Amino acid sequence: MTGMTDTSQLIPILIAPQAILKAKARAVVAADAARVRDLVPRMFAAMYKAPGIGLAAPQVGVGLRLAVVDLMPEDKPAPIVLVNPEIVARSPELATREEGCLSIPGLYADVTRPARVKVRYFDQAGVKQEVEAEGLLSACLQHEIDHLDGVLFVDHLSILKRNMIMRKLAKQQREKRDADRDER
Ligand code: GNR
Ligand code: NI
Repeated sequence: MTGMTDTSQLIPILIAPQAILKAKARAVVAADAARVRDLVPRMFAAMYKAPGIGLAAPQVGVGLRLAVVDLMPEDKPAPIVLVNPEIVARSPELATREEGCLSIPGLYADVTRPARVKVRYFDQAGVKQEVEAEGLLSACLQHEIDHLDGVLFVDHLSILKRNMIMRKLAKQQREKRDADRDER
């Protein structure tokens, strides 16, 4: 059956530090349609499995301006596909909340961002959409759009905190690599 996506093979989520997570993703164009159609169900599968409330294409090694989000209100799926999302308005008021990132496993920190944002994007059918978000959705949308610009939530922290976290991650990765090697 052509055109169907088998999501039983989970796509791995890349862990920082990793070059593609620091790169600016490029806009999705019409020629990307097939790739996007194949990728979106895989991104949702990886995100739900993790579990997480959002996932950006660079986190699965794809440098496209594409993200998926699902806050699962009342535990019911409410999937959102964001193609070429952009923040078109930000509130002057800020809000601080604890964030995590599937590419920075096990680490959580308070991040301060505009409390409300208006985001323009295209849905998977190519229809232009606009959403005004506050609370967790606002933080999540800003977090995902940051990923498309190569920005991680730790980039919003003090240099001291960020360096501490990135050193810890590099050490974890080193230890994991050594353990994987010793297994073979
Ligand atoms: O699962 C996630 N939780 C989260 C919590 C607060 C603000 C943003 C997020 S997104 C994150 C998943 C992720 O890494 N998306 O890129
Ligand atoms: Ni993230």
